Amino acid sequence: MDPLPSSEPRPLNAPEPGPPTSEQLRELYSLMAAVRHLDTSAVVWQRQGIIPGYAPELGQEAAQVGSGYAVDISRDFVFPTYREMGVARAMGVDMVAYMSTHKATWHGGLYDPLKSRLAPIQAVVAGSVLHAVGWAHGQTLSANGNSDLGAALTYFGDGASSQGDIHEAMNFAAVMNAPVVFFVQNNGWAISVPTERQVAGGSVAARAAGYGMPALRIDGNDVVAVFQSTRRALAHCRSGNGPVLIEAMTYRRGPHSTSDDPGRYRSLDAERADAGADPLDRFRQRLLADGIADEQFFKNAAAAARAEEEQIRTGIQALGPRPGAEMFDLVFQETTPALRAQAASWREESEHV
Ligand SMILES: Cc1ncc(C[n+]2csc(CCOP(=O)(O)OP(=O)(O)O)c2C)c(N)n1
Ligand SMILES: [Mg+2]
Repeated sequence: MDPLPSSEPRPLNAPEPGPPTSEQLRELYSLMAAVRHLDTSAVVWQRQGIIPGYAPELGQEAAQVGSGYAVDISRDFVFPTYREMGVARAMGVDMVAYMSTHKATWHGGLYDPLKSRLAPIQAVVAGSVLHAVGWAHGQTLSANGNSDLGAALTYFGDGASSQGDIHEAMNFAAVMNAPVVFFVQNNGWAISVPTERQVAGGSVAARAAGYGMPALRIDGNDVVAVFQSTRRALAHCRSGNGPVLIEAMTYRRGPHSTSDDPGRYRSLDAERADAGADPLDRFRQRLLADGIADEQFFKNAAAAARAEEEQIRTGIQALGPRPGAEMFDLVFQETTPALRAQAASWREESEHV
């Protein structure tokens, strides 16, 4: 009998990248500061009635900024969930256009996915992962045997990891050797359900071995570790080595969304104990200790973050509603009789025509 295949994870076929430059470290901090300020402000906007809802990412700034910053927007493509504001910001996406989804101006955001290399914001849990694998497989088909591919980077949560879609996506990607990085932010919670009641075996990364794919389980609150691992995983994919799974261990410090009350399923004491060190404070201490940034730098970063938030808030407030009938236009390339009928009754009820 042939020996059974190994259940050990496969190694990554890409060298450890060189350390980030001081300039890159400062930029990573500035991005995290901008994201922290915009994120906490967006909750305030919701309370003020400027936007109807928002999914905060407090505590996940390192996981998001570090991974988004590793993307090469000239050839990669990113597939977000509803909680990837920090990824979008690190990729340089227009933030008024990004935030428009939270004003319900346009489902999925008003930015151009092709230009920004960020697919529309996806509220269907695990949905973006299937799209990413399809795009990545397209890269393989159009590369015609060349091994200089664009890579897909797809985000999902610990909760999403228990959806069948994720397993189909991983299996297909591994069988087809698709250039895709599966980036799971294990933030400890899927709304009110903790990871231990959602992820059998306690580790999403461990599952990669079953699909014959390498995996990295990393400290998702260490922005440098996230940046380096994502760069390395993307390099592995771009050279035709197939998919990689990264499990970034982090913590959702805030509510699931602005309509959630975490007090109903976790105590403040448990929240404080489980959250660990704040990723932004941690990075600040490190930059200070290494002499890469000084107090003046942090003051400037905070001022820039405030100015940026003000400009984005002004832009969001100025956004008018889009014509409601538009929602039927982009469902399929060619409309269907059922959709035409729905559009007609919608117009009758809403616009009285
Ligand atoms: C297919 C589907 N099922 C259920 C939901 C409702 N829902 C929205 S977010 C969520 C939890 C997701 O948790 P996780 O994947 O850990 O991501 P996180 O919100 O923690 O970032 C659920 C069940 C949904 N949006 N889509
Ligand atoms: Mg989660």
